[in-house]
Amino acid sequence: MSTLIKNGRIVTADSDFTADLFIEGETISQIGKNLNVTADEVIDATGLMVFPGGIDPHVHLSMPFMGTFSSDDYTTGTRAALFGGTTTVIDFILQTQGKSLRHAFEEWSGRANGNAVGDYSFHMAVTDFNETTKPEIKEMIEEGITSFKTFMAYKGALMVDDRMMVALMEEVKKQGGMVTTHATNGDMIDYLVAKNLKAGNTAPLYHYLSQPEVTEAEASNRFADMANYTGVPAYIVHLTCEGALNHVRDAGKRNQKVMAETCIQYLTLDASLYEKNFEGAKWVMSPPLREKKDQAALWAGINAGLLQVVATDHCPFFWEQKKMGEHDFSKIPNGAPGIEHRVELLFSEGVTKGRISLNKFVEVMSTNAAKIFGMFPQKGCLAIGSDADILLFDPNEKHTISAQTHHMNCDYSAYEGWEVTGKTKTVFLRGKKVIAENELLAEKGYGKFLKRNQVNGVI
Ligand code: DUC
Ligand code: ZN
Ligand code: ZN
Ligand code: ZN
Repeated sequence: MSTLIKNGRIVTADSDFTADLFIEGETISQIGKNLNVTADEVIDATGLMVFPGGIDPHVHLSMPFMGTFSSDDYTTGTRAALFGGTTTVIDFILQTQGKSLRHAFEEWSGRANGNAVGDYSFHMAVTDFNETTKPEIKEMIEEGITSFKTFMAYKGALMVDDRMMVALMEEVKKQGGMVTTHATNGDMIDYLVAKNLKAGNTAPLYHYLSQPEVTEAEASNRFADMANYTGVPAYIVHLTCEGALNHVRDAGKRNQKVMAETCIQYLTLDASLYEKNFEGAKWVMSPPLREKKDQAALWAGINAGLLQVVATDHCPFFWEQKKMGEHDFSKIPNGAPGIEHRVELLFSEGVTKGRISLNKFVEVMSTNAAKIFGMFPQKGCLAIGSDADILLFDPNEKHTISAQTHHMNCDYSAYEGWEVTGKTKTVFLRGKKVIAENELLAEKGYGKFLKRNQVNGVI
């Protein structure tokens, strides 16, 4: 099968020009003006932008969490991602304490294999690093899982203490991988949660007030220091606030590159949503939404190159699940839906509103994640020989986000009624047209597991 995309405005992280693009089989075979080729299908992309497929390196599909499961599985989650222009996702495997990494890898693979529609990879969340699991770091890297996630919060099931963190960092450094973290001070948060509950403060607002900026800034700094000591490539997931960003910037002053991601909700939504009584549960996630001054700092951090990636931390729950915490904010499952609208919201709020350039948009929604996580140049770019993961995007078409029309398996939207400018029209994944005019053209099982390259990690 071959496809010729004619006359599109081809935008990558470092170029912007009008040309034709020719796809043969699963890859891009030619890019140039007025290509003289015979194709099975010819698409006129005049007036459209042509981007590399979106990469969301932070999602949670079918994740067992807080007594329930996140509500999108590999089929519904990757399908919704494709509708919004995200062709590749990286999900988090959670090791069960006392069990092996291999066990968790097999469990997650069992859920994903044959079910995904879009391409996917895994990060390994290490929750119990010891002499038994130590040799598994190398084994996981050989399986193509080259990034190791840690939680500095969620004491009990997920949190690693500093002793375990440093030991893990040393081994990951030795084996050539990367350590990533959910950087918040778990002990301090636990103290504030208990204090609020004791005072009878049970509403979602107190979820926010139990995770003040300092809890994230302190942990980000500690993580950066430990990474600097061990020399391991380090990446902070879902960075939300100015205080944490300042520590990332400070690390640079000693010539340490701490890479960091923010998520689309932290750029666009703020903590005033927690004042809506229990409705605020829709946005209960960790870390919580922050202030307008943090949003401004995050946009500036993207432009300064301190934040390399915009992800989602997609972790949806139905309203019925959120109600588990109706009388106790600490029992509200943490997370919100977002996988479908990251690309369009980032374009609309970022490019259309003049906060970031078009090239920066492509960098943070696709290219940098591919580079950092060992998928480049197979993914994340429009180049000869790369996978033909391509979005045809109308920069001017407006539409309104609503749970009535989204494809995520969740009965509410975090952005209900938001009007966005810019729309994903046609999506190719490995040369196959998977979305055209709001219609899905791929079957479950089309999505492939990506074995990632050993990460050097620093971009
Ligand atoms: N934060 C969330 O909001 N959900 C999933 C896990 C996390 O750290
Ligand atoms: Zn849309
Ligand atoms: Zn997290
Ligand atoms: Zn997460």
